[in-house]
This record gives sequence, structure tokens and C-alpha cells, in this order.
Amino acid sequence: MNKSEIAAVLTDIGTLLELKGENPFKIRAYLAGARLIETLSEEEIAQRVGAGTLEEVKGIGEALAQKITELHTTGQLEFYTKLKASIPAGLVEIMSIPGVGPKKVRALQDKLGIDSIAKLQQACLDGKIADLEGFGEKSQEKILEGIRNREKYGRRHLWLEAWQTAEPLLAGLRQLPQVIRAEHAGSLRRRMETVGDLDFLVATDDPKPVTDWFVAWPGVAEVTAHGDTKASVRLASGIQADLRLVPPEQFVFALHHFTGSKDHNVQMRHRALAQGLSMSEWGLVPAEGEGTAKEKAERAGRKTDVKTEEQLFKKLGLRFIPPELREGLGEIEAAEGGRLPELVAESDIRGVFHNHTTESDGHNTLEEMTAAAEALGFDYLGIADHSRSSVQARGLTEERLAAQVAAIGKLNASKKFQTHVFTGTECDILPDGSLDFTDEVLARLDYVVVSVHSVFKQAGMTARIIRALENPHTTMLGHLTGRLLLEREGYAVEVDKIVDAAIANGVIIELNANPYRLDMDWRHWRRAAEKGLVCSINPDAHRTNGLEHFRAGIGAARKGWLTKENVFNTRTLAAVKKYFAARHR
Ligand code: DGT
Ligand code: CA
Ligand code: CA
Ligand code: ZN
Repeated sequence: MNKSEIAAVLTDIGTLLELKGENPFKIRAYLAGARLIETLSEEEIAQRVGAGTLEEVKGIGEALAQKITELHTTGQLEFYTKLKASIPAGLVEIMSIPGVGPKKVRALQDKLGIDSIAKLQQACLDGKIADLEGFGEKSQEKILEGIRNREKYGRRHLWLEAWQTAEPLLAGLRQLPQVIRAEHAGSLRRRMETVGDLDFLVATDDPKPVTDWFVAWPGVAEVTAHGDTKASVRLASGIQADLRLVPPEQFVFALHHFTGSKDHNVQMRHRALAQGLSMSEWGLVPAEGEGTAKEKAERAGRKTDVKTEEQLFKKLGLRFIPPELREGLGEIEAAEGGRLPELVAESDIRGVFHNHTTESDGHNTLEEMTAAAEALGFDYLGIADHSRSSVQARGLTEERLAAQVAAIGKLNASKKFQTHVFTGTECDILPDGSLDFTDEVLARLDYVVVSVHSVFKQAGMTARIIRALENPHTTMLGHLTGRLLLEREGYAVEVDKIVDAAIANGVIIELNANPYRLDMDWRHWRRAAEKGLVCSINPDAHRTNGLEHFRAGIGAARKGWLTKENVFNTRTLAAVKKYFAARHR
């Protein structure tokens, strides 16, 4: 385990101990240990684990040293496994509701005997939570809302988590000798921001061993269907997965069909019919004549000359439509007229903006973040720690910001890394739309991201944001709606007005690549980019591996029809420097 993973386990232990009502000193020791381990370098941790000298670090006692060593060397911790098992699952689940931490869970259990979400919901509906000391009417309402959201979103999964679940399964399928081709389909392939279930498609002449392997996969919690050409399972992570097996000559038709979307499929079938063809998961056959589409396709059988999706689209007079665009939103017309965009790709990205360090609420230092950016091959890295009003995120004061700017200058001058670091801030948009730093402070930075972090339910949010865009020092707008996918809705904003104001003021809008955010939403990007809005795909990384999230942002950008030209951080280092320099004239 690396140090961030170790720190996450230590933090979790602290939370679980608090849930059990353990000694506060013990709890604090774990939480402090988590913070401490983040401040050490990976090399130092490895060296101290090897030499058994962790205890020499101030704040790490014997018990903590032993646990860190076990985690570092084995990736597991028996103490942690047992601790987790000793706590009722319902209590841990309750903590997933926003605003309900371990202290509150304990109070709920002690005073009302609540040990499940269902009981908590009932208590809220009975008005019992409002009367509880430390809760009140408002927090009762908030808990109820959290439970409702959980139900609403519980059946879907973040794209990145679905992807991480699907990848090893797909790789496993591809290794089976009976499998000729295997792909994932459905919303995962279309890179929807959330995914209902996983869809796998396999070409094989011998399906039985493949379905047998699939239902016996170690991650399977329950088998819901197990037939000759189809199997469905529920995985331990809660996600459903469908596997369909087809003969090789049918694969490309089935792949297209099960990639969807439904709307896209309906439009495609319509188009096929207009050409006298019947299109289905079985094949592309004449609409006229004897028998069902399936029977006709089986008769046509191995004679089909359509072997790839490119050829399938070509048969219908279309250019290949990337899966991300298959939402029935005009992609077929564009493919017909040769007006499909050349979509931005991962390899186009030359650097990333809007990243945090340990100066505010990040988990890695400036140097660690820069090293990680260099390892990803980035030419530049933009730092943007929080500003002073974000107290919870340890926002920087003017003095600390000045010190960070100096440190970045020194780091760049040292030429220690190939990656150039830009100075910036994620500056709070205050309730009246003014910014959290003075113009003089902002003018000293390479770039300024402005974001809303407080007072979400305010009327006039649109005007508040537009005022911030009108500040001449604003470079980019961060996470437009503040939404957290599957957790909370964004604040109410009039997107069109904000897009227009951004364009009018020469402000870039970010596509926040954090898998929970992914806003501005892809559904707005096509029109906005046509009007001239520039996008920056910003990972909003709070740790080194968060930089990789730019990949999730690429998926959303592609769904928004964005090209390389639309995306700011595909520009060269020289071009970005020039752009930032021009801001200050
Ligand atoms: P999800 O799983 O809710 O995130 O969304 P999808 O798009 O993966 O939907 P899913 O898993 O129900 O089905 C996969 C694809 O199969 C879907 O995108 C299109 C195709 N499909 C499934 N059912 C139908 C249908 O009744 N009509 C049409 N035209 N296509 C369907
Ligand atoms: Ca699906
Ligand atoms: Ca499905
Ligand atoms: Zn933020």
C-alpha cells in the first residue's frame, strides 16, 4: 500500500473507533497518524518500515508503527478487518448519509436505538430526530433528504467505479480460449456519467464454458440468470452485470445494439427501414420477404460482409459514430453530412489546472503533485489551492499564498522537474459575487479559478456567479453547479446566461473531471462550444492519483462533442503562458 491508502485506512479506523465510543485519545492518535503519514515521503516510509524505525517519528507510537508496517508490507490489516466486522453494517451505512458522522450515529443508537437507515427514516418521519439534542428541525430535514437521494441514486454507479469493476472482468473474458471477441457495451461504453448495469458481449461458438466462468467470477455475489446465451449476476460491489453470447458473425450487430442508446437505436432502425433494411441485434437484412429478422439473419449467416462497426455504419451511408455520441442527439445527421467532430482524446492533454496540495485540503505536497504530473507526461501543472474563506479546507491567507507562489517560482527555477508549474488559486465566490482575494493579490497569479463553496441555496446564484466572471482577474469558472453525482443536486443556475457571460468576459469554464462532479454537464457543452466557449478539463485533484481523473473528464468532453481546439489544456506550454500573460495587460 502507498501512503495515501495507508492514511485512508487509519482515518477509517479512527471513524470506526469513534462509532464504537472508544477512548478519544486513541481515536485522535489514528487521525493524527493518518495526517502524519501523508507528510512523509514514500521513500522515507519504505526505508523506515524496512529498518523498523517508524517509531522514531514524533507522533508514531508502537501500536501505530506496527499497523503501518503491516499495511505497507501486506496491504492488509487484521485489526482493521476485525474492527469492521464488529460493527453492525447498518451503522456504517447510516454514516453514508451526508451530515451524519460517527458522533451522531452513536447518539441515534444510544437514545433511540437506531441501527439502520430504515429506522432512521421512520424516526425522522415521526419527528423524533428534531427533538434530539444536537439535531433539530433542520438536520432532520437534511437527513430525510439524504435518505431520499440514496434511494433515488442507489441503483446507479459512478462511471469510473463501474469502469474499474468492468475492466478485470473484460480482461478475464478475453483470456478464455472459447472467446473470439469480447467488449463492454451499454452506458459504460457510451461513457455516461453514471451507469445502471454493466453489459458484456462475447463472440463465441462455445458459450457454455464462458457463462460458467462468468457466474463463478470471485466478485459475483448472486447469480440472477444462467442460460445458454445469456447470464446475469450481481457483483459484490452492488452492480449488476449482463453477459450476452453470440456467434461471431452476429457480434458487430449485437455490439451496436447493446451499446445503445435506445434513442440512437430507434433512429438507426428508422434510417435502415427507409433503405429497405431491417436492423436488429441479429443483423442487417432486407425488410421484405419471409420470416422474422432473426431467421433472415441466421439464413444470411456467415455470408455477411459486415465485420466492424465502421462497416455497419457505412452500409447505412454513415461515418463511424463514436459510442460517446450515440445518444440520439443529432449524431446520425452529422455522420451523414460528414460533420462529425474529431473528438478530443486523452493523448491531446498536455497539462492540467485546478489541483490542490497539502497547503489547503490536498493530501500531497507541491513536489509530490509535480512529480506525479511529470510521470503522466504533462508539460504543465496548475496549482489552485483554496482561498481564505474556505476555512474547512484550510484556505490560504494572502501571506500563505505569497509563500506558495515563491515556492513554485523556486521549484520552476530549480528545473528539478520537466513539468512547469503555474501559480493559481481556487478563489471563493463570496455570497455577493465578489472574490475572496483583492485584485492586487489575484494579479500576481498566473491564473484564477473561481468557485462557489458556500451558501448554496441562495436566490440569485446566477447573478452571483456572473459578477465573479466579470472580475478581470478571473480565468476559469470551477464546478459550475456544485453537484455531487448520486449524492446531491447542484445549486440552481441558469446555464445559458452563465455560458454567455463567460464568453463575453473571455472566461474559460471548467469540465471538472472528478468522477463525482463532471460538470459543466456534457449536455451543455456542444451548444456552448459552438458559441465559442473554451473548456478546461480540470481534475480538481486532491492527491497524486486524482490527476488521473482527467480521463473521466475526457469521456464527458467527448459526450459534449468537444474537439481538441475547444479544450484549453490541449494547448502547448508556450501558448498557455502567452494566454496567461495577456490576461495581465
Ligand atoms: P444503464 O444500464 O441504465 O446505464 O443504460 P444502458 O444504456 O446500458 O441500458 P441497458 O443496460 O438497459 O441496455 C443496454 C443497451 O441495449 C441499451 O443502451 C440499448 C439496448 N436496448 C436494451 N433494451 C432495449 C430496447 O427495449 N429497445 C432498444 N431499441 N434498445 C434496447
Ligand atoms: Ca447497462
Ligand atoms: Ca443491461
Ligand atoms: Zn472546489
